[in-house]
Amino acid sequence: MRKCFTSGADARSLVMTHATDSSRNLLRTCPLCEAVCGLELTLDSGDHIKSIRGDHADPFSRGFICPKGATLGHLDEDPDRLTAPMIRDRASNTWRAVSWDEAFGVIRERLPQVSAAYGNQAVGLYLGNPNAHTIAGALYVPLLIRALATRNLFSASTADQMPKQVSSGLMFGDPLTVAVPDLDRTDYLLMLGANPLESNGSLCTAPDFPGRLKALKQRGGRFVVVDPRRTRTAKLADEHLFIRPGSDAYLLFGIVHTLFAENLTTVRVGVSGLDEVRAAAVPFTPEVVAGRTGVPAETVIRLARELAAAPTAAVYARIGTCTAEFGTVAQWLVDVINVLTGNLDSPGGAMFPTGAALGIVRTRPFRTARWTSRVRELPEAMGEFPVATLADEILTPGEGQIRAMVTVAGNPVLSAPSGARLDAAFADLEFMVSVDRYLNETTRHADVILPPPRILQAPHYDFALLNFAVHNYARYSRPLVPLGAGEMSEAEVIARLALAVSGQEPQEGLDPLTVVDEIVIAGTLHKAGLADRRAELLGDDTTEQRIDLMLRLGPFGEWAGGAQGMAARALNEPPSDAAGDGTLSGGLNLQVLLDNPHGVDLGPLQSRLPGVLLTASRQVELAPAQLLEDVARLRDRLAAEAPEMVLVGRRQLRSNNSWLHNVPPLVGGSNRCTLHINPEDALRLGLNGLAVVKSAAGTVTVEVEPTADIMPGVVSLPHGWGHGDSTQQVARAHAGVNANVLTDDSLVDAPSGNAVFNGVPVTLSPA
Ligand SMILES: Nc1nc2c(c(=O)[nH]1)N[C@H]1C(S)=C(S)[C@@H](COP(=O)(O)OP(=O)(O)OC[C@H]3O[C@@H](n4cnc5c(=O)[nH]c(N)nc54)[C@H](O)[C@@H]3O)O[C@H]1N2
Ligand SMILES: Nc1nc2c(c(=O)[nH]1)N[C@H]1C(S)=C(S)[C@@H](COP(=O)(O)OP(=O)(O)OC[C@H]3O[C@@H](n4cnc5c(=O)[nH]c(N)nc54)[C@H](O)[C@@H]3O)O[C@H]1N2
Ligand code: SF4
Ligand SMILES: [Mo]
Repeated sequence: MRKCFTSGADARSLVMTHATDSSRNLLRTCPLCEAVCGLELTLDSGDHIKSIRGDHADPFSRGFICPKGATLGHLDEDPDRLTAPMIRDRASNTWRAVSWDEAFGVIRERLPQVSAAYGNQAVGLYLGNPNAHTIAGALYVPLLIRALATRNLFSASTADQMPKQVSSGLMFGDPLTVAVPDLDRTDYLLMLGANPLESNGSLCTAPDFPGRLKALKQRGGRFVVVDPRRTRTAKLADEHLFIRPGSDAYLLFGIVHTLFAENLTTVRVGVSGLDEVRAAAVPFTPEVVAGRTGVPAETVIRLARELAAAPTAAVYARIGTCTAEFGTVAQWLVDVINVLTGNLDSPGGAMFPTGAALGIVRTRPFRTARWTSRVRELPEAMGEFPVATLADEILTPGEGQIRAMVTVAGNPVLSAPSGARLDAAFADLEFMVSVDRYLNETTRHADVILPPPRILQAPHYDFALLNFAVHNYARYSRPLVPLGAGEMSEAEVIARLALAVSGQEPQEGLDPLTVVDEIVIAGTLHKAGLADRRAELLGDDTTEQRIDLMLRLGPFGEWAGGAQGMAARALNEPPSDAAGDGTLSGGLNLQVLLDNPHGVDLGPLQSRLPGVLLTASRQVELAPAQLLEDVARLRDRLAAEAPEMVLVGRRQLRSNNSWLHNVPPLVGGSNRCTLHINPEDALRLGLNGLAVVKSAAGTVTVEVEPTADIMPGVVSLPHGWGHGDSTQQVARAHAGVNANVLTDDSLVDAPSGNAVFNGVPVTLSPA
């Protein structure tokens, strides 16, 4: 275990090492993906990035870096990045750069007109993926949500992981209580629908995921991958199984069936609903599921036996299984198996990480469908509607129709299903505001674009991702480059936007950011019974003081448990490093992170049941009624005929959804938008060169790339391409096609409303 506390040297001297006259070395966390790698950057005297290396002193990432992190400098100073607010003249469809005052003035005038004319529901909000990677997204976007007071809230979550959150919410009571594989200690890993050698991992924050998988094998563990493609991850594994897209729920049920049938269950945590799960699994015999999945019955049985016999084991399933028609059922079955094999909440199994910052404090068990969407009556989940119904809500007339949109860090024209339909829907709006770095396929429809500053000008703390880390850890990075005259932090942009959408001007002489921070700080201190401790908060500004407060009140914090918890502890002894082994058992605050700019190791994952449960029964609920209902649908679907060819996605190492294609070193080579197809299928269908791909939703023409690494009957197209209408010059030169022209927004996973990207029926013909 690493020592967590250093001698308390001045933070700035640690952050800025080997300073020379002309250049300096600085540290920060990479904000691009969920792996949260520590970076060491060399900046020249003009604040330009000269080079980037992995930070070897980071106790979590230990020097790991990928090609995206290494080229962060290109992205940070992309010549096509917006550096001033932009306003579009609708008549001529031309853009001009304006002052912040003018931009907010237009929003203040026009957006409240829409809500005054049609009501609050007429304004929709879409939040994109980078919000999960920024302090602005974590701390200030909630303010915008409140200011808009609309139920028409959408995000990339329903094109991503909502099934995991709904299944976790129903089983554990809190949708953010998500179990991750204890990667560094497990003896057996069954991985479905994830390709961390390209994605670097998701809902499982693990820098150097590839190295951690190799370590698993080196310590004698076994690692099995289930994927319709033989991915780089599959090639590293001990075993790879092809599976028919969209059928993971069947495979997992076959395993559950076998565990019961062969008396292999060892339940070690308090559960309810065991008999219901046993009954639900009866029809899904290994033979029945084999017909659906293409995984032989004897393999299903062997997987169940191996999972049961391994000293420790974890099942982990990601995007390939979430963005499917039975995504929530599949995610639920993952944790059912983790429970049945005695591995939930147990070292080496699937465990609940402990994020260092105070999270949202929920008091009531999770529910969905507290309200439903206007047009298709789809249930809300976590206060959001499915992005798969956003176009319906914009295009369908009637009371509550969306007439104006705000988007923050999202590009749904390329990332949401039926992208072409959404493109047309945005063109139909009366007013739109986007907070984004680029004028791209989505933001081109905006009337006003508000750009964040350079990446290096933002502070960084991973409020979201550290709750899914495979090792407890915390790291804070201060802005490395100060804001210049006329530049605005994204936090301030959002705080001002929240005022503008309500038609308000900032109060004379008051900074809107400070005003909201003071309100949040006062409210949080009051709730914790610590209202008199305001003066103790550390930090250069109120944003840092909020971070300090959340660290102090978090599970490792010096104020953990608020006034009550502190009083109880005071009876014993102060919490810091009590065991004397360097593990931080308390005392965390901002100063500790400033003193340790490479990050602090907060120890391996700990067992957290039943404490983290928020279910009514205070047990793990193995058989939520809503999911059993969907099992009936799953059973009925057994009789359906399988389409001849289906489409799945794929991620590419040097890419990140839709917005990294403007970085010259990242495009080209293996990072191109091509259709992977099995050579047998290509031959049978007479495909080489360009192919026309048709689905119920649309048609694209794309270059085929035959490869034996994809199973027959399946084709794969990466998403995020199709850069027609963007000012990103490099991306436009490598345009590709939009895979989401083919995906169909009329299909969703019923319990979560999540979009279905995998298993889309398609027909192919030569172009
Ligand atoms: N077919 C198919 N579609 C998919 C997927 C799939 O596997 N297959 N995956 C889905 C998944 S998992 C996700 S998460 C979604 C992503 O969906 P989105 O979040 O809608 O798409 P991104 O491409 O991540 O768009 C990010 C946008 O944020 C901007 N941006 C980048 N950094 C910042 C910042 O710091 N501040 C602000 N304000 N803006 C910033 C970028 O310019 C870009 O416009 O796509 C989904 N779509
Ligand atoms: N380089 C890179 N890294 C990224 C991103 C990126 O765009 N590029 N995006 C980031 C985001 S937003 C996310 S959410 C994560 C996602 O991270 P991952 O979940 O690891 O996503 P993918 O790499 O798309 O892997 C999904 C795999 O599922 C397989 N698959 C498709 N359909 C099925 C199916 O029905 N069943 C099974 N078992 N497998 C199936 C696909 O072939 C693919 O290999 O990655 C993040 N990291
Ligand atoms: S793996 Fe992710 S966090 Fe690490 S350097 Fe690459 S993009 Fe950044
Ligand atoms: Mo995602």
